[in-house]
Amino acid sequence: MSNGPVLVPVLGDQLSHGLSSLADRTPEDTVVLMMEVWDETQYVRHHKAKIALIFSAMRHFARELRDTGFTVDYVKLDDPGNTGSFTAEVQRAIRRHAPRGVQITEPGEWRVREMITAWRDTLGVRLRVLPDTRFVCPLPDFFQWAAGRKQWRMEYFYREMRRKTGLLMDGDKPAGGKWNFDAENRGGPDAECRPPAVSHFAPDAITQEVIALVEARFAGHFGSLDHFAWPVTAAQAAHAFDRFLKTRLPLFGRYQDAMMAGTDTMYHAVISPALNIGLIDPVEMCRRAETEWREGRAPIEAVEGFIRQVIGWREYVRGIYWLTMPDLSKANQLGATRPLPEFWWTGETDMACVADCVRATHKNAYAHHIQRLMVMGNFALLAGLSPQDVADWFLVVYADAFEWVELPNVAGMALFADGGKLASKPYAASGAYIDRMSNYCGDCRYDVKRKVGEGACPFNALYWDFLARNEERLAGNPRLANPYATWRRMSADKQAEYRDSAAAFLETLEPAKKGWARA
Ligand code: DLZ
Ligand code: SF4
Repeated sequence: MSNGPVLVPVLGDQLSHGLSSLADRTPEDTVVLMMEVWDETQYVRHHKAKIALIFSAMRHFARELRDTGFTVDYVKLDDPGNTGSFTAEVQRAIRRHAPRGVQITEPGEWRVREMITAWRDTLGVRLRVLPDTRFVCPLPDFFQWAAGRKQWRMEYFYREMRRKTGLLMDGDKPAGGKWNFDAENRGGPDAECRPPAVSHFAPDAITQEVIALVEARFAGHFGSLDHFAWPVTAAQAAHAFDRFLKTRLPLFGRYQDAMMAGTDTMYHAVISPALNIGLIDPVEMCRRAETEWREGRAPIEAVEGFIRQVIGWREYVRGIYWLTMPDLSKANQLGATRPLPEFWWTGETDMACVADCVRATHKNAYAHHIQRLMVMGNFALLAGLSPQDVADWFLVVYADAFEWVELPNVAGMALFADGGKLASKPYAASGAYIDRMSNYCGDCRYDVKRKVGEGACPFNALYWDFLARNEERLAGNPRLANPYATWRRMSADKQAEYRDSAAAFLETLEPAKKGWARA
């Protein structure tokens, strides 16, 4: 056996100094391998800013590791000999360093895990795959929690995470007397809704070099690099998060489901891109948010709502992903097959809400949660878009999207493609709901009050068409009893008007050209 160093490949979403694969390593005895590889940029053709974020953060992380004494073998995208795949790059690195073993933290995606599993037989050196300890809930614990439950409800899982972390707990009781303050978190965009700006980080020399590379090599990908301002280091992520705590957290809860045209980040933390590549620690963030409440600077409903997203929802979807893959990637319980419309990529639609979400997404590689769910996801559900097409789109366009977090949200939460394992009912809403939670409708060519015919908000007819189309599958759902009762009370003529109106609209959708999401 070689007495060479241990080779530690660190992937583009593993940029944490406390990473499990680095925790027991000493610099003298370790070579860290970081690889910019073509295959990872093409399995879907990511937004330009997402590639730039990952490459820039990887390069900054490599520099920090070197500063702490580690040897980092960093393969740049355009280095001569770069084979373009993780597997072949690890094999090349083994030839360069003759390591006595390879040690890696488990990856975030099924696809990459399959790749790494195959390394056991092909690398010719000992392989150690370590759990990713950057999550509160180890996967075996999640599987145990889910076993034997008919439905996996986030709420109960979340309470266990609260107990486990002690976040917002007074002894064994939830702080503030309740587990959930969401009833106070449903404010629409009123006169007091004037969100302060998020932190912007001007690209330094490393980021500028990466932006030039991405412009040159990924010119045909969706998205703009003109406004690139993401945090690319742990220090910048900490700075951005501090600013959120000070300026936006107090009203985060109240406006978390509100949307305003041209106001791309509202009161959101906008920390998910940094969080999901490892630049900031989720529990540490939650502790800081809790302190804001304990010291009287932010109300409980804002802080509880924030913590629920991080140690509740985020941990829960990760567990669901690993529990239900690979089936989840093919799930289509509602039999939705319509291809994605071209305007999902171009933003060229008269629907003001959709156009604004696509515009913001193109500009920032970001849209906030309710734009994703209530506008894009809801449209996809109502129009019966193919879950696989929609999942590809979400994975391409958002800087924070890795499959473990994106797929359960799209297939489970937004599209009900898993048949209701994750959500208790489909998240279907007509134009009235979008109107209540946004200021989009005032400037829209469509009339949100009109139900059918030319000029009527498409969401209205699509909503009833969705329920009618899926009556057999969904009518038994107790949470849909009211809408189905309303539908059945309508005259046959009225029902036909809705269905014809929806059909006429769906007829106008031009399918997306091939090649936006996958080559
Ligand atoms: C998303 C992505 C991209 C675009 N490029 C790279 C890369 O060149 N090198 C790398 O190590 N990671 C990249 N990533 C992130 C990986 O795809 C990520 O590790 C997997 O999605 C597993 O979560
Ligand atoms: Fe969207 Fe309908 Fe409102 Fe237009 S009228 S912004 S399509 S919800």
